[in-house]
Amino acid sequence: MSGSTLSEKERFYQQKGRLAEPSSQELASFISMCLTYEPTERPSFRTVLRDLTEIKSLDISPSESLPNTDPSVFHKRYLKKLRDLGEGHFGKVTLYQYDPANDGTGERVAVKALKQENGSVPNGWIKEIEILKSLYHSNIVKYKGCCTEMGGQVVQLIMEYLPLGSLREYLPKRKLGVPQCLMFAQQICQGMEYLHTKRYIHRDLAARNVLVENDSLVKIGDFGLTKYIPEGEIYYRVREDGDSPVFWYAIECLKESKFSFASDIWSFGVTLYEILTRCDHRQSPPTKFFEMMEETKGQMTVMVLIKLLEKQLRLPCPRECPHEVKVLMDQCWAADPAQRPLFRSIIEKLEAIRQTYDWQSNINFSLAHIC
Ligand code: ACK
Repeated sequence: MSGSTLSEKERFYQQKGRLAEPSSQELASFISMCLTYEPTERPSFRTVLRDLTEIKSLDISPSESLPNTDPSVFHKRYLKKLRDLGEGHFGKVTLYQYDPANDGTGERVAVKALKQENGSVPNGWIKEIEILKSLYHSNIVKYKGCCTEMGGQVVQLIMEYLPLGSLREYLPKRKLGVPQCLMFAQQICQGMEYLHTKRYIHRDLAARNVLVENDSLVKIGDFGLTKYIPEGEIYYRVREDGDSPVFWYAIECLKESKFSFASDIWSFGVTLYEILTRCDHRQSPPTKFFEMMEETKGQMTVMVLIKLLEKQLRLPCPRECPHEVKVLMDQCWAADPAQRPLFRSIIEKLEAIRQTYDWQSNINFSLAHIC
């Protein structure tokens, strides 16, 4: 399994896969006895010692049989559609049940299928799969495998399914307190810090691309625009523009199409703003920027947005947002990319703010009870 990624290995064990077995029956059953998935069924060292002594006296040749099937290959015939989840870059996301046993016990998976326009597979799609495959972090959605078409083309990307959908769906429905908002923001930073250590820039960090596993865990869930920054370089220049999420973009992305680790920090600032407004669409970044643009109708949105940002205009402070968090957002939106903080220092700042917040609410709670 040395060639497998961590997520493939995890999947192998989740499916109770069995490692390659030696051809000797005695040795194979001895090993499988030790490798049983049920801890209580494993032998004691006394039994191991006895069996090993017996096996040692046998003449065993070191040949191996092949391991069983590749856990990252999903067969189309076992995928049962449950419902559509939505659209992502390159593809549609659908909830399926993967049920090889055909008894309704199969796991639920999110499947991203390529929108094939002219039968060809775009380069970015294969890259998205390769990138997700190489990532393994608790705040990044897990790659499970691929499903290929008859011709061998990879058309479906299989990911773990996160039942609560994106932050944009989740936040408006819940009454989330500030500490929990900050905890989610911190987890996004942790996933992003990991991505940056692998020299990838995300280029589309936004609440719509953060998925919710449960009330205390979020994961970055879409890597359709992610790019690799080679060692020694600091930015990536975009050639194809498409429908770019301009209101999440740093000023240098809008002016020069320059994307860097620091432009991801800007987008994180916008994501933090979205989290603190609980993704209320009346306060969304496009709504707020359009309000600021009111008098300049008729001009190109991007040009007006650049002018606004050059005048140092930024998104407003969300209601009930701690002052230190607004300061942090403004630091993420520094015009000079070199002045923006790194994810490591944002994590530390968020942790400190969260702790003082918890401490203050404990004091308020105690005071309320004393009174
Ligand atoms: O906001 P949503 O419900 O969460 O709608 C979008 C849509 O698909 C397009 O990205 C949802 N989605 C994407 N990946 C997953 C996943 N792994 N688990 C659950 N929902 C997902 C996303």
